[in-house]
Amino acid sequence: MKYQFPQHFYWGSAASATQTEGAAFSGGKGENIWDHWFKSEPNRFHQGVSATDASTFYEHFRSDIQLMKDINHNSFRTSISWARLIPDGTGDVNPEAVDFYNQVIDTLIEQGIEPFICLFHFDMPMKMQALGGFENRYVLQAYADYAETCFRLFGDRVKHWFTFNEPIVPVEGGYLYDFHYPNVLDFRRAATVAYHTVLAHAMAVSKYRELKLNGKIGIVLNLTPSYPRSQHQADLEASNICDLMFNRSFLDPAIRGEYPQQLVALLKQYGQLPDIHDGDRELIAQGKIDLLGINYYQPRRVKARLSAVNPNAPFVPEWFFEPYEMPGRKMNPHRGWEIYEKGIYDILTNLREHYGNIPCYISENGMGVEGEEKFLKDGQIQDDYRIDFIREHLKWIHRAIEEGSACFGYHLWTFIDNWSWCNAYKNRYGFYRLDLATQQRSLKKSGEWFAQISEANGFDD
Ligand code: BGP
Repeated sequence: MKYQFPQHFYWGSAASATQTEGAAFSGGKGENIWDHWFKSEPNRFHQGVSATDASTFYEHFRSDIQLMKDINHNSFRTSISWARLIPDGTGDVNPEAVDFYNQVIDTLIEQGIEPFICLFHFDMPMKMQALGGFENRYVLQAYADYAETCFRLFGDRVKHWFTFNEPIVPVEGGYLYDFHYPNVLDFRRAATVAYHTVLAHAMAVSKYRELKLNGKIGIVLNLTPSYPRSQHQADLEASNICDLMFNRSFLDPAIRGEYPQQLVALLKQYGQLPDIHDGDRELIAQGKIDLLGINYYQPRRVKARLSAVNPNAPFVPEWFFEPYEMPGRKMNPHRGWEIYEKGIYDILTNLREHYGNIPCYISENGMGVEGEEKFLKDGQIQDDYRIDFIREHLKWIHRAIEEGSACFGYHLWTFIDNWSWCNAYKNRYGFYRLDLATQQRSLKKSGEWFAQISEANGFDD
């Protein structure tokens, strides 16, 4: 069968500033939470590797962009590092950073690669975190000012903007599950950060509208369908609560301009609702997006809890569900994640049926492989498993598009194997292999394959 994609479909990959730039303490960059946390707890990072050892995009962006061109990328997403552009979070703009991002954007455009730019990919400036990060409304204004600075500096050339990448992850990691700084466990504070992130997003969107730039603005969400174990009422309820907490908490405000009533009622019932100020509702309504980025790696499967909750333990989402391991599920054994390709179709169909068929694209999808060096043969990573992974997801995307989904692109996570927060270089995702010792990049088999399908705008299978 032939899988031909619509004209002008965006093919490419995604990365982020802190994960690729390196130069964490040079070029005038301020400290962010990752630099700070590494100093105090290096043991939290796989093999003690920090963002300083990210893949040197700051230095090698020109040749890296050439490598993108070589595999026929027509688009690429990265982020701007807030702490590089405005080292203190507010105030003076760092001219070296302006110069750097200008050069990155211009080089991409020269190579025919559309820059998709995200403003925040997990990397809060430390000066802002010291004030409470997104718990503090002052920091929301600082973020909105930073966003405005970016729009004014780069908005003449950047036509695809994203306010946040996976905004729920810093909430989960930093305030519930202990995998991001500041390692707090407090649901109400988590809910406050989530709520304030939505407000910050809306402030940036309305600023963008005011400037009347010729482009579009959206958000990147990690949408993970919550499949219930069975059709039993209790399992359905568990999956509904997961959907409200992990998907709709950002999806509804971003697309509908308001929160789901059920989520508000649930948080209220448990005394976890953040402080709501006059004018917030109107502000949230102004945050409606033009386009949505969807990150999808694995499904969430859940069942009703079997045991009672310890009422003295901290309130967490798991009060309402337990993870469910479906017998016979297909696994990526190299990452321990389930592979469920149809999930991507379910997300796109849900958006078409319930969210006005918002223009969207797959902003991240990919297969992490620990110990990928074992697939090195004759100097090349033979990652047939990644080709299968991408191809099977693309087939479901194709089907969703045929049924009317407004999906306009596909980006793999990631371009060159990159540093990934606490996992550092544990799981490899790139089209290009990175030799950590020499920083040399070499094309994997999947990169060769992707170059062909990008050029042909589809494939036969
Ligand atoms: C996504 C993030 C990325 C990236 C990826 C891989 O959720 O947006 O920043 O790091 O996950 O994660 P890991 O290396 O933990 O497998």
